Amino acid sequence: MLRTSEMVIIAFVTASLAAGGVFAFVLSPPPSPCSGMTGTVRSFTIIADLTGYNGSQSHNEAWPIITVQRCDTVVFTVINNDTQAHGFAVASYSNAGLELVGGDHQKLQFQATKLGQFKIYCTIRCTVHYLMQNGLLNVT
Ligand SMILES: [Cu+2]
Repeated sequence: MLRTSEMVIIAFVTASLAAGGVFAFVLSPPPSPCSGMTGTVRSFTIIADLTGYNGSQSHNEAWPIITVQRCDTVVFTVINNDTQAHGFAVASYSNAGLELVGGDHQKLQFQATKLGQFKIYCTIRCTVHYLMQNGLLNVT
């Protein structure tokens, strides 16, 4: 037979282990939904010029609209065909984005781990800035 004092210690140790387990569960970050998944590579070319991004001037609604599946690897090749600088950012995925001087081209690559709609926009005050504020990345 266990004495009362021993039973109290056993109960205390059991409770501590249970609490530790709960804390470990709460504190550990959730696993990435794409961990271990490669996903398909999706490549898109964005031309920045005086008509906006890929001619967004002639689109009343969001443009360009890019749709990928969660966990895909998204590769943007951004070509600045203008003489002035333009930016290229994707909300939440790359808020700093790219900065391209006139004539420059650069790549922006990331894995689309988050579901939702993410705005694509210019981060540099240019003469056609308003044409470069309404792009959209759909991650479905
Ligand atoms: Cu701009």
